[in-house]
Amino acid sequence: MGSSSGQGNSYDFSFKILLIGDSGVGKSSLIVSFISNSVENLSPTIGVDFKIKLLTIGGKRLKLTIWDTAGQERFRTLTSSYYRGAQGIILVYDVTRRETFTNLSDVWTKELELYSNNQDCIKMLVGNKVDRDSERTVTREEGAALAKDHGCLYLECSAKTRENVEQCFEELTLKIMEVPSLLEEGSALVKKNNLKQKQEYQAPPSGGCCS
Ligand SMILES: Nc1nc2c(ncn2[C@@H]2O[C@H](COP(=O)(O)OP(=O)(O)O)[C@@H](O)[C@H]2O)c(=O)[nH]1
Ligand SMILES: [Mg+2]
Repeated sequence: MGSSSGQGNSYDFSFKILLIGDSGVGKSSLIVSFISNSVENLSPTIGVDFKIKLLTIGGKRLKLTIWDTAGQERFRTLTSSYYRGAQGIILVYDVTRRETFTNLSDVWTKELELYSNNQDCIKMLVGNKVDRDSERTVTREEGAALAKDHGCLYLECSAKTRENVEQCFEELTLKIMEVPSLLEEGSALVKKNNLKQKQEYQAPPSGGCCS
């Protein structure tokens, strides 16, 4: 784990992405679902520290380092080092458990403001477990409204069926690639690509993200 086995240098950009949200909302499952392209063995997870995924988006070879909690979120003791240097942050709630949604406003966005040192980082709100639609307690409209309030992208998904799982990570990554300051703060390898990137840069991102 954590090795890009032989392909270590063959990427254009490297991004740190992390997931936050209450225990049990499916953060670890989303990572597993995204990394392994499989939906088997979905069980309560112990933290995986981080996983690495190499992929190509928009013609760019990317290395995503996706950080997972080791279950510390139960004790609300994620530290600044978990947040440090992240270009993308996924805020996850469970559409069947309303308190996981309200805790994003009450707890997680506050912690994010406190610890994230990256003003330009891109945030994405994700409502997980849409496969359990009959048990839903948070509507899509409520999710969209919260996302708007906090300047986040928004998607509903299911780690179980993999519905929208790739889209979550891809939309987030595409948005990160639109922000020049986030590219500069990545790996040293990024430097040589900056010039090229600036020429391709067109529209500024809509609205501040971590304010
Ligand atoms: N039905 C359903 N269950 C899920 C989904 N994602 C995760 N789970 C289950 O929810 C529980 C908690 O998931 P986990 O990934 O450990 O949550 P974490 O504490 O946020 O990392 C596990 O039993 C998962 O199997 C989903 O999309 N749909
Ligand atoms: Mg977990």
